[in-house]
Amino acid sequence: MISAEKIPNNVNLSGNKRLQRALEHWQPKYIQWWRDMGPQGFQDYHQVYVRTAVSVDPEGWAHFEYVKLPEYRWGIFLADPVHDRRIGFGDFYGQPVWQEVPGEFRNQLRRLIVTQGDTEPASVEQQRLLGHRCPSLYDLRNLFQVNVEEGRHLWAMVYLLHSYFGRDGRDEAEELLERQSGNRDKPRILDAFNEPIDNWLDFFMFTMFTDRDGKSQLMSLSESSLDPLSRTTRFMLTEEAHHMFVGETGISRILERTCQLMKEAGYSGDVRKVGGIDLATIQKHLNQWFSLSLDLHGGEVSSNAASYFANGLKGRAKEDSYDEHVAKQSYYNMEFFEQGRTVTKEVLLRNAMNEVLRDWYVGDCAAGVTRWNRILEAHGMSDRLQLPDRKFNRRIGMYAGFHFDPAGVAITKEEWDRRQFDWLPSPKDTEYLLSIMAAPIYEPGKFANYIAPPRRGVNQQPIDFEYVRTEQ
Ligand code: BYC
Repeated sequence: MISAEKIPNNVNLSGNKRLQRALEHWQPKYIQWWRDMGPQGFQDYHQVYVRTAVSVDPEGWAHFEYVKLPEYRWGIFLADPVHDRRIGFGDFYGQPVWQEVPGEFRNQLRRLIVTQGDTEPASVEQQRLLGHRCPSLYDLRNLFQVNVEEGRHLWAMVYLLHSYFGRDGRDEAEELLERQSGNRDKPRILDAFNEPIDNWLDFFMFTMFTDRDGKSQLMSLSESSLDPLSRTTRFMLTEEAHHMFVGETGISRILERTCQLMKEAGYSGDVRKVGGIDLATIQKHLNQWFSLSLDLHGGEVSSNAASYFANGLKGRAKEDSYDEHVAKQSYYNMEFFEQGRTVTKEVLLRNAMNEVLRDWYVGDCAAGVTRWNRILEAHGMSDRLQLPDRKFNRRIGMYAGFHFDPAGVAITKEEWDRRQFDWLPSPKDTEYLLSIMAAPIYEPGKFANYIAPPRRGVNQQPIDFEYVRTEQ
């Protein structure tokens, strides 16, 4: 079981007084950050029915209770150790995993952990105003569940920084609370985490596509030779699954409602006239968040990725499923864009590791889109949602600086400027979304007009359960 200390944990924190003191020193700064940058207007007078981890076994990590958000028990939880775990890939394949950080890989590991850590508070900051536009109490509770768990993921990375990186790690932990999403002078590290999320269509697409990058990156870090990093990220993955559930079912419910409204509007009618979200707008938001999340996998050809793999720091998702784990003499066929056309060339597999992970990611996203399309099919619609080509709207990697349409056809800058809002959300689309989300729905069991209710409630509670209680 997790200890009932000031900082709940399963890492025997009280046995390491120095570390405990350092983390207890960071804790009030974290709480201050949460109050300043966390869900605005929901800090003091709201009780939220959230899941809190009380142990890492299957029964214990899903304990439900009402809490005020700043009183959530953020803690440090590592998945159980694997007996005699061995390094699973790279130049040190087969050797015992590390319980300490090797000096020669200290900078690289710190950089990976800081980059991962930076995304967690960033997402909370991006979503901090959404509570004022929520489509229901059920959705409001889900938003806060995602937010508190992203906060816990920050704790997970800060624990590693404090435990294994000395003074540098402590400084990095402070800076994780100082950078701010969208801040011009001190932005978050990765681009997608500086984009605003001010409406619920963006939120659901973000949790579907960007949290899924979280899944692919955490899967690759859970292969790491640094055992505490592997164990930390393995436990984070259990929480990540719920975030993607929120995104996928959120969009499913919007699609369901859009189909109903289209029928009511007589199919040919504009669904916006009856307050729904049209499929074109849904597709544009899908295009936006999928392409931003492709960027999060880094450049196609990357010496950083090669070095992370060679040194055993970051593997492939499901490394076990590959036949060969050293990848020294292997090649990967990659599409390059040269002189206006795409050509396929061989790249050393180690240099293509970002692309290998992106392949896994695209496959996982495609399966989700297929599930969405079943809803359209069930309603007899001929329209389908689709993933844009991976060259579309890229700002990182070898396609950045060129222009492609969603089918992956190269176009001129002039055509892009003329047509970009056919493919990406326009200011008018955002204005429309904000207009239908202007009034939050706080009445139990009620849902905004543009979204269908969920199939079932949280933790076997009814759909009209009071998931967020307001104190009088
Ligand atoms: N934005 O070799 P390259 C999550 C930089 S999400 C801005 O191509 P590399 C979550 C790069 O830093 C998962 N800059 O890339 C989801 C480098 O800079 P320098 C987060 C970018 O290093 C939802 C240069 O471009 N976890 O958990 O192989 C809610 C060339 O780099 C970007 C991780 O990311 C970008 N998108 O790969 C909450 C895992 N991409 O050296 C949470 C840890 C690249 O020239 N991070 N650059 O200054 C990594 O493994 C790697 O840093 C990356 C980049 C995969 C992100």
